[in-house]
Amino acid sequence: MAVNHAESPPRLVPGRLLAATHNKGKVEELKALFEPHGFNVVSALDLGLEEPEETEATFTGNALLKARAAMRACGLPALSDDSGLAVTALGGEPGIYSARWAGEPRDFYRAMQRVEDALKASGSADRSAKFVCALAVVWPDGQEAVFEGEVHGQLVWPPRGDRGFGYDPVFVATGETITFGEMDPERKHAMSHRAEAVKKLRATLLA
Ligand code: ITT
Repeated sequence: MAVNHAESPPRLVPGRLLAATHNKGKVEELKALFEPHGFNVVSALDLGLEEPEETEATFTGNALLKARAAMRACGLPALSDDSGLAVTALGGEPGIYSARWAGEPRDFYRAMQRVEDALKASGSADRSAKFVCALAVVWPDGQEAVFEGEVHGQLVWPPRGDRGFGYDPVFVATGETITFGEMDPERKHAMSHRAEAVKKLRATLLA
């Protein structure tokens, strides 16, 4: 679903684009998804911007919060990504808390183990899950747009593969046999939640 908060959001003009994220895995994926379209992606991580606290209750809310903070800090159009893993048998958890389940410092093996433990404790045989991504763009004049994407699949245990990031080693997309952690990044970029959100963004803001 694409959620456009602007009546008709401005076009995103190829050039410098601020990626409002401190997650290296996301920065790499956003570069791979946007640079072929003429964007030079600079991240909040590269610029040493402060990381805002994610206080909203939805992916869309947190994506807007991050993009607004980065746009205010730099005065450039900012693109943010709020994403996570929603596990059916866990009522959608960890969801917006996906990064926080990795603790401090972030350890995604710990996060994947925590999901696996919670699944076992739930007693459910349902291992279905989805990755969700909300991409927000905020312009210096205050216009905003948000696009959402999802990819559905199953969780496996133990984790497999060392590509990608976060929960990729335990997620097998529907119709696939290998995890996102084992998959060639280009293939992941053709089917991921982030790719779906980028596709919607491109259709609206780059068309
Ligand atoms: P920013 O807020 O700075 O962007 P973050 O890592 O804190 O970085 P989120 O709050 O959106 O980002 O948390 C999303 C977490 O969900 C992320 O840390 C990953 O662990 C997980 N996640 C999101 N997309 C993923 C993907 O494509 N593959 C694996 N895990 C993913």
